[in-house]
Amino acid sequence: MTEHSRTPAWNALEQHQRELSSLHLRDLFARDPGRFERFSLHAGPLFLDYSKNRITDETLALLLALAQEARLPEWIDRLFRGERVNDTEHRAALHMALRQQGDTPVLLDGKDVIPGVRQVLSHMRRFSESVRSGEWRGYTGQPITDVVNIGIGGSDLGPAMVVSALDADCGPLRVHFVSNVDGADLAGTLRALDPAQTLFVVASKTFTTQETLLNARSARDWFLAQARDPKHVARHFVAVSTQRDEVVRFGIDPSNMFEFWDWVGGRYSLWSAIGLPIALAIGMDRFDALLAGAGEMDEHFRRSPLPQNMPVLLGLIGVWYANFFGAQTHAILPYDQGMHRFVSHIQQVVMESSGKSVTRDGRPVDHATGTVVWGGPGTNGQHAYFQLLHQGTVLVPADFLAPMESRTPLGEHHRVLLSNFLAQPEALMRGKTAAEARAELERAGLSGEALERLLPHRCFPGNRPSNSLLFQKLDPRTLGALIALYEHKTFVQSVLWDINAFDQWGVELGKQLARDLLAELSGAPERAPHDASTRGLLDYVRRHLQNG
Ligand code: G6Q
Repeated sequence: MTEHSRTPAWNALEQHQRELSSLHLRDLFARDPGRFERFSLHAGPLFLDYSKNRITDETLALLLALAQEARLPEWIDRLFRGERVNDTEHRAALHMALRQQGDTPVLLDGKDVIPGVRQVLSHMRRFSESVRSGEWRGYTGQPITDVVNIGIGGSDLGPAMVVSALDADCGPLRVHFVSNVDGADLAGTLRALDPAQTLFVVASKTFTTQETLLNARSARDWFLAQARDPKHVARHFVAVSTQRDEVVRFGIDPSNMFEFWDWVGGRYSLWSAIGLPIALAIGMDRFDALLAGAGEMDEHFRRSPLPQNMPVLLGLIGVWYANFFGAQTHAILPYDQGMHRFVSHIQQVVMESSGKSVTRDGRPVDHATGTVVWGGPGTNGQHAYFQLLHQGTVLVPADFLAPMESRTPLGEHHRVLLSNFLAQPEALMRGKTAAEARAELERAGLSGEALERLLPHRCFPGNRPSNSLLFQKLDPRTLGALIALYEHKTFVQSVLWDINAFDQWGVELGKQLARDLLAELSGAPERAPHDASTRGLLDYVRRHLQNG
């Protein structure tokens, strides 16, 4: 399905949007007392209220018809069966196999991938337990106190997010993440560390990523400046990769390598050995619980009928706003400080997966794809960008997330946090009418011209949609389910948009040009002629470059 605007469901949705656009959410709630019960559901540890969306039963029926037209059930099946759904790279996208509970074979080219997955998990368990227990010793015989993960993009964002979310109870190791090729990242991290008690995890699927390899080489220089003998590298550097030869070429002992496979996309790889820093930080049992939570969401996604399927509903509602209301962004607002990195990870999952403008068969899309995902923890955002959500001119659908139980209870903090979590979606939905604003101003003693002048500024249009996702506690199982929920939502949308969610060719062009420009910065002639701006900037940098 490529020419969406010509399909019956798409046309019906356009027509329906015109009818519905004049309706206010207040009215939808007023006329339908069963709305909350009907438009909410549980999946594993998650509870979703999607009643504050600009939808009716008819909207959902039409969106579900769109999903059927796009053959969503068939695509879900193809994904789970290990078909090469990533057809531009000729790869399956089988990250679900990494978190599958039970031994049901998952076949790729007739071979079960599960035994290999379990073998790597056992290796991760043995290794992480020996480092955490202090059995694994550094070159001076001292135990490891600090782990530095060196990776970028998918080899950084997911593990870094999970560690920051779940490491509140402080395990025996401090786990750090270095990703940026800006030397400040590595140097700043190493400043307080002792090479004799530091373990580096060099995480790179391809083991050719410029930033990661440079950071890893600099880390090795830092280590050897003290340790001297290169044979000590084996006790302090391990690798996570799909490319054994590259790992060996870099100088890491292959017995210190944790393998994964090309059917695991970078942004879907935290469930693989790329999750090693997670296991080191929180222990392998809790890493297993993270996998189990995601596995539970996989089962829900694979088996639930579309109308009771949480990733499907969220995906459809997202398409409703992106394609029929023209919403270009989507805010994710977790009311949990531990989730302060959650948005960055999901942003990559969504924006790398959905940032495409040709269909699976290479034709230009005739509809919007993808949304800009942004956000951050509440309540902080309320004192910053929420103003635009409430009274700005653009529509920003939002997901509000909150745990019912704080992991760090402190007086009445959690109650206050949750009161804000409840208040914001209500305020966005209800708004404040002119009559309400007028009454409020009158109560404050205003009247006449002063009141009239203020009135327009004090009105809120409301009718701003949101989802609320509630869970008992941010534990590994719940976090696993939440991440998998957004992964599958992204897949659903890719099917509706007829795009490949699993490639990322857009990342390549910048990488290629940077390689050329690096040589040119060192005096090599221009490989391909630059535009006047880039040439001017290159000359400027050459003249002013310091310490490079
Ligand atoms: C993710 C992307 C990208 C990738 C990084 C790191 O899906 O492909 O973010 O993860 O470019 O790649 P390596 O793991 O190969 O170093």
